[in-house]
Amino acid sequence: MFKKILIANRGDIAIRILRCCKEMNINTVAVHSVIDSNLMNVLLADESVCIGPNKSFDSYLNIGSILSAAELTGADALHPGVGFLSENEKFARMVSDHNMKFIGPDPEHIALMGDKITAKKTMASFGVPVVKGSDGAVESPEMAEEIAKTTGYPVLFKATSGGGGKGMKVANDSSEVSNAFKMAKSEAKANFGDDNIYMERYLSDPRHIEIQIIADNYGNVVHLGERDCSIQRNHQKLMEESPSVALSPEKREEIGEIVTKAVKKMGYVGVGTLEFLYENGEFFFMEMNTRLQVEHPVTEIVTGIDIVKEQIKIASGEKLSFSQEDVKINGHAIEFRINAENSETFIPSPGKIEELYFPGGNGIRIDSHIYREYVVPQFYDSLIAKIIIHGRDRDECLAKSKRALSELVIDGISTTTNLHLKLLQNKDIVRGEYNIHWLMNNLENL
Ligand code: MV4
Repeated sequence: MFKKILIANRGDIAIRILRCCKEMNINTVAVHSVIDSNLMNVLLADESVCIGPNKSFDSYLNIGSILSAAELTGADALHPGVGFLSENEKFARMVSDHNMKFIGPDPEHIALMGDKITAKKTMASFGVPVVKGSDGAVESPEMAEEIAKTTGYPVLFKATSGGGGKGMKVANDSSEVSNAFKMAKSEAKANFGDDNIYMERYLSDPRHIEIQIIADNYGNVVHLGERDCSIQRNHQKLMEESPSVALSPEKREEIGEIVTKAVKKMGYVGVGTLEFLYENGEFFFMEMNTRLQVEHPVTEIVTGIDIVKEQIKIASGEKLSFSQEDVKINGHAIEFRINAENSETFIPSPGKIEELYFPGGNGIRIDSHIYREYVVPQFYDSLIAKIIIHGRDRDECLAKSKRALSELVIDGISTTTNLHLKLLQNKDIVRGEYNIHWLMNNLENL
């Protein structure tokens, strides 16, 4: 097992990883920007190194500085956390070149899934269902109309180098193709410096359902069920739950088997998530995240498996200690993301936390780095806490959620707590009747 892990991240996820290291008797190194010297994960770590100025580009994305900190402290492994450098192929390679274990998949697999078209082709070749579309880039509106004859309308144009939904354009029939094609191409150029676009049949009201997988170096691949992450605003997830109300145990088993087979064929090692759109009982692969995810706690809660602990064990060469038959879904979990943002405008709300009270009691998990008088800086992601609730079933989980969120006090800054309290009053949310467009369509009248 590793002796010392450098955690190349900040905030709640850095604490999540640090707590795991402490339980495993592994020493920890925190790295931080200038303004983050009072961050809770820095205060809790065995050692810490300042890696640069406040802008992420100069610190948390500063590869040279992070590698120097690792060498200086003698870390034998590095955990990239989520975001920042966690899906950077070059960084993963450099970490290995510096004789440290990168706690994540091989750089080749990061690269393979980083390219959207390649990822889709690879998964399709391994038997994962994908949405019908172009076989690579679309060159002209005429070509697009030809392809639409096989996919049917509506169709969606996406940037090859894209992500986060930027520059996506829908054409509802052939008369809209030429315009949508041109708009998508120019937006792709403007946003990503690459005007290549591809095309897919447009799914009008799917859910976003993702499957968590975990794979060791010995060909063992296990899935940990799904998370329903359909409640999003501008591609920012706000609430995630497991299991999804939309899946039967049979459907879960079916997609789980497809996914584990594909991941095994791919030779992927580590934790990962396959994102799907789910509509009318059908799954369509979108992309694979080759890292730990923000919302991993809901899966930990319902499976009882510590995903980070398993991830570290796998990276150090240990075998998975459980098999698919051992994985049982127990009750229901929901994660509420508490962001330092205005709950109506979503404008960031950095500043000093004047008063803080976290809820507690049976079934309440809080992953957070904030404390009273901590100043939320303006430079980074606005996530300041994740409140994860466990109930024996969804109804109990919702009741506990209402109770817990109404106890939560964060004064001095604005947070998304009020939005969550409103969601919990909504009959569609209570019934689980929502899709990827629900939040955007209902924000006005919540
Ligand atoms: C789609 C789609 C409908 N049909 N693809 C948006 C981000 C990118 N990762 C994939 N996205 C979508 N792709 C087809 N063929 C609808 C979306 C989409 C979406 C997906 C997941 C969660 C929220 C979303 C919000 C708007 C659009």
